[in-house]
Amino acid sequence: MNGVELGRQLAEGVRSAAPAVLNLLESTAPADVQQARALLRAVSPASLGHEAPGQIVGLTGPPGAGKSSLLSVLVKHLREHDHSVAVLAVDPSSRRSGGSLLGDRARIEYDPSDKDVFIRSTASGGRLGGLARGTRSAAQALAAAFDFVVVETVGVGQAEIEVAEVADTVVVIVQPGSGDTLQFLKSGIMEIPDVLVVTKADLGQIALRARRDLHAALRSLGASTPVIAVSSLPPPLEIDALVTALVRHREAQPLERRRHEMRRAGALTDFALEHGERGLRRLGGRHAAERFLSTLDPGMSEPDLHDALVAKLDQEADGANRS
Ligand SMILES: Nc1nc2c(ncn2[C@@H]2O[C@H](COP(=O)(O)OP(=O)(O)OP(=O)(O)O)[C@@H](O)[C@H]2O)c(=O)[nH]1
Ligand SMILES: [Mg+2]
Repeated sequence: MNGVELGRQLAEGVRSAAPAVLNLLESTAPADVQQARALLRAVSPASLGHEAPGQIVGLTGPPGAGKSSLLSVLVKHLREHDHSVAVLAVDPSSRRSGGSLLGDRARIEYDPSDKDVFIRSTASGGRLGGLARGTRSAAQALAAAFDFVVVETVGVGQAEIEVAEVADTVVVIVQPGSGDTLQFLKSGIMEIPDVLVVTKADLGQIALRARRDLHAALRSLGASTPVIAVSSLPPPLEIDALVTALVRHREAQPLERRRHEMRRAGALTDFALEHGERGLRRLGGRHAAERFLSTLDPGMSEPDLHDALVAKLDQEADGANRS
């Protein structure tokens, strides 16, 4: 599979390339890994001349909170407003609790013949402390061609930290009556999300109370995070308010800076996973590695930034051997 060609197609907005792009990015065959790098280079800001324009939204929440149901109505809403959308649903390989055990798990509904919607579920594949590299790469690549790229993960606490690695906008969704999120927020265990969604607003008072309590907790923490109560049952409620909040958040922040930071952090995370603390020390420590990355072209793709770190490590090793 030719990575450059697939990247060129995404850059031109050929969304039907998405399945092939995902297959390539998820492949571990050595030849594919090389082509995947070429693909990511072709959709990097250095090649495009600008950041990939799509908005990458991270959506996370505990099992059974209503994520899939919400995504179904969100996808429908976006399509009705002529926005293209890709969803990357990250399924944890092992589930310990929640919705699926109750056997009432919803699927994301969409029209499979609509080429402006792309939905892919991937197993989380066990990378410690983060999203699988394939998911991060896929979100970055698809943002070149889709107006919205939603990365869905399950959990609360760690999950929204993971999704923040790739998302422009982090949305945490909770269902009414779950005090966990409130406690996590108050105790600082949970990062403050960009948008908070309370699902199942059709349940009435209990949803309104959850919204009010979360709103109050966020204000007391000095955060102005919007809290939106939605319903995904027909007729859906407040989906337009959610989309407005997403767009406002995107408009309020400098996209370039956030994306540079994400690519650097991703490259450094992968480097640290491969070369360990020892590798980092040989670069002079994490801060020195970060400083080095900040001297490079901010439009470089994440794998190219990673390779630059490896090249630097080799240089240091050469230097050490000679002296
Ligand atoms: N009353 C009501 N029920 C809802 C709503 N949204 C989802 N549900 C129900 O809540 C249950 C879980 O919904 P899902 O959309 O599967 O939740 P999920 O977060 O994707 O769950 P997992 O995939 O297991 O993590 C299902 O029985 C849904 O029908 C809603 O807006 N109102
Ligand atoms: Mg689900």
